Amino acid sequence: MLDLMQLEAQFTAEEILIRDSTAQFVRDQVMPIITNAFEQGEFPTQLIGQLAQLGLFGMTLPERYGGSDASAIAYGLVCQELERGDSGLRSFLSVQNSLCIYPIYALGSDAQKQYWLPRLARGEAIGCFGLTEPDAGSDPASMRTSAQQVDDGWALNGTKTWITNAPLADVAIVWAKTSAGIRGFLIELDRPGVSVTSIKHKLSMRASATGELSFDNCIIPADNLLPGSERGLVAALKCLTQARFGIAWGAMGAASACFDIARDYALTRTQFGRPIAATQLIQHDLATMYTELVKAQWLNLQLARLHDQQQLDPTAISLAKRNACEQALMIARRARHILGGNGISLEYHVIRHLANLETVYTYEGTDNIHTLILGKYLTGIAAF
Ligand code: TGC
Ligand code: FAD
Repeated sequence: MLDLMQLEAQFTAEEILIRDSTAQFVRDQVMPIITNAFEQGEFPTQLIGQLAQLGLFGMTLPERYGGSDASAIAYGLVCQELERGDSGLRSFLSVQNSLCIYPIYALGSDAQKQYWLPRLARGEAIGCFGLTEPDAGSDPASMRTSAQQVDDGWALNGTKTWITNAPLADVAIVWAKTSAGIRGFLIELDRPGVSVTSIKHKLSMRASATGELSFDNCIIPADNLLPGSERGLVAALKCLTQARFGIAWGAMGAASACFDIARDYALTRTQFGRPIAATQLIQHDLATMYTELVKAQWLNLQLARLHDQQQLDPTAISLAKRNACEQALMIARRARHILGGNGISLEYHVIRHLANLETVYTYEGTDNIHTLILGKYLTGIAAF
């Protein structure tokens, strides 16, 4: 393993163990099936039980809810290793952990926590998170989904789209407008008035299940409101902060896979009587890719340290998510180019990572949105 800046020495033995067992799972269980899953456009559901057995769901939760109180560094390393396999796999984990388990843990009632957290941590229930709507993406404050108080609870109406895991999920965290502002709700997806459809024809994140959730006068009990969501969109943004942290680490997993594949290829592919790695232009590409990989990994480490110390400003996550996605795309594109014609074949994996990273660049706040969050931090002016 290349480690010029001795990053390895920064991790504890436990973090290395969690990382390496995740890496082994990806090598043994994910790599043999992922190309086919991507080609078929299906999430490999047979992996869910194994992810749960590895203890990766709710791993940062306290033990009383079925978690293992793992550090943010350990969680970041897991995201990195899963995305070395496929961004869709890391997305599955991000949504289950950061966008379903976390909102229930941080915003839920005791009863909601007791009921849902152990089930979600064991992978017996799958969660999703509905914020985006057909006409409200970067600007979720303009959402139209409504929750109206009725005698027996709440009546929900509206549509959420581009929802990761929705076609597989048992429960959704849904954000809706009430007469007192935006609130988060727990919605069991087998309730009358809920319909779930799969989004087809994606050319990115093909091994991830993405869907649309529609609510047509769906009645939910009063107890399904997340009591801690009284700050409205700020509560939703707190959940996004958790997910964006995992994405910053994950994107570097996809990037490191592309770098390793490109380096191996350059060392073995011979043209003009010598390996292409012996040419100055290919070495320039590899040097640039490696430099950005190492810089982003160190940034992620500092992000996780601040997270563990509860000192993390969400703007720092925007900086890291924006940087990771931009650099991962750059690395994946250069890797694809180094592989020549083979670079567009799924057999070499790079094109799959490159296609997935187009989504990673867009979801959880587009590159423009994170640029403007940083712009606001630097100038004090909101330019959204
Ligand atoms: P703004 O006026 O800047 O702030 C209002 C209040 O919110 C606080 N805040 C945050 N708190 C915690 N975490 C964050 N990330 C926060 N961002 C803002 C802020 O401190 C302030 O608090 P206070 O106390 O001063 O009032 O924010 P805004 O409400 O105007 O929001 C603007 C904007 C554009 C930043 C926000 O709307 C945004 O982030 N838009 C992007 C939407 C987005 O990211 N959607 C993602 C949907 S989920 C998804 O994509 C899942 S993909 C998962 C997968 O498959 O892996
Ligand atoms: P828009 O907001 O319409 O943006 C279109 C373009 O305009 C972008 O380039 C954007 O940067 C730019 N733009 C918008 N506003 C500004 C501005 N003020 N200044 C400059 N440029 C601007 N959402 C969920 O809620 N849950 C999920 O689980 C989820 N999973 C997803 C999975 C996939 C595969 C994908 C593709 C998306 C997912 N999303 C999910 C939705 C995702 O968060 C949104 O796509 C994203 O927030 C952008 O919203 P939008 O697509 O509506 O684009």
